[in-house]
Amino acid sequence: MKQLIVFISFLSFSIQSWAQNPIITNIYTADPTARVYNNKLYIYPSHDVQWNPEWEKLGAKKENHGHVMTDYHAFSTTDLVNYTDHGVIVAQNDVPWGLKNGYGMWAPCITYKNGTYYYYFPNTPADKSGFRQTGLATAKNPEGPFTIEPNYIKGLKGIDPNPFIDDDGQAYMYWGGGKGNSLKVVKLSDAMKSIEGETIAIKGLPQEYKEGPFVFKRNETYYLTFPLNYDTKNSTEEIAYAISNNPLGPFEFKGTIMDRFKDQWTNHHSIVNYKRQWYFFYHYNHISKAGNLRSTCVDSLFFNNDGTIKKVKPTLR
Ligand code: FUB
Repeated sequence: MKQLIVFISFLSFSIQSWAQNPIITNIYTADPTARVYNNKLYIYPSHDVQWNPEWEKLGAKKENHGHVMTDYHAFSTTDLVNYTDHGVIVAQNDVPWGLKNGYGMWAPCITYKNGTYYYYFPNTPADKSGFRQTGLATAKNPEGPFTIEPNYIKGLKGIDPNPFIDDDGQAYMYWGGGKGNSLKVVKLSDAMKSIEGETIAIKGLPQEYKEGPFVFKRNETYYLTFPLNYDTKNSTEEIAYAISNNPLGPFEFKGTIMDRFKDQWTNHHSIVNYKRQWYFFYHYNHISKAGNLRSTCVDSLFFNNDGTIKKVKPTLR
């Protein structure tokens, strides 16, 4: 009887979590990094906002890309049904090295090591040293408060940082996107605030690699997952993956996890195991129908016996 109740409550938990996409509706969120800290599931997404022409009077210059962000929020849940918004954790105009009113923060990512949460984010630098540089904010709790480091991390020019810490404690940073800006990986120093050693351009991926890498490890296999863009005209992205037995590669391409949407510009995801179930977090433009105002979604993810990933069909309700 007890087993039956556990099974029924597991079923209702799963059905509820599938039936509510998008899961965050109070603000537009995209590029969700999901992590499990202190038995809670946290989500660290981008925060999409509409460009405000009034900002131009303050010296802001609209970039030709459509993704505008003034700050980042953090969210948490224990049931994948009810989500708490912990408010702003990093604001663009508080970034010491950032272009004031630049609003060029893109997909952030977080990791935890030895009592500290390390939150990495791309932003437009005031010194015009690149399209984006990668900054760091640290905290003692997953919802903050976060302290922003005074300078960006040298050697991490580009977008979409994804830190990954291996079982031996060595941290790696994967990042990069856009034309001519391929996916790269480098070791992070023990203090997590600088890079160490050689930067490696990851080879063997389809040339349609676009952006948004996310790495996780399962049964001694490193899964490198990423968006591909096969259709530059309509600019839609699918999520694919490659595997390796070494975090630095080489990686073997394995195929698609989520097909591209017909009417959605980007996709950017993360994969996490919570309460013994794997989940795939991504974004879609349900509410806005616009490519730059996206909403976070989640669906369950399953593996085949040989370790390959079953395709995830998006639940778009
Ligand atoms: O959110 C802005 C950009 O769109 C991200 O950096 C990319 O991954 C894409 O989702």
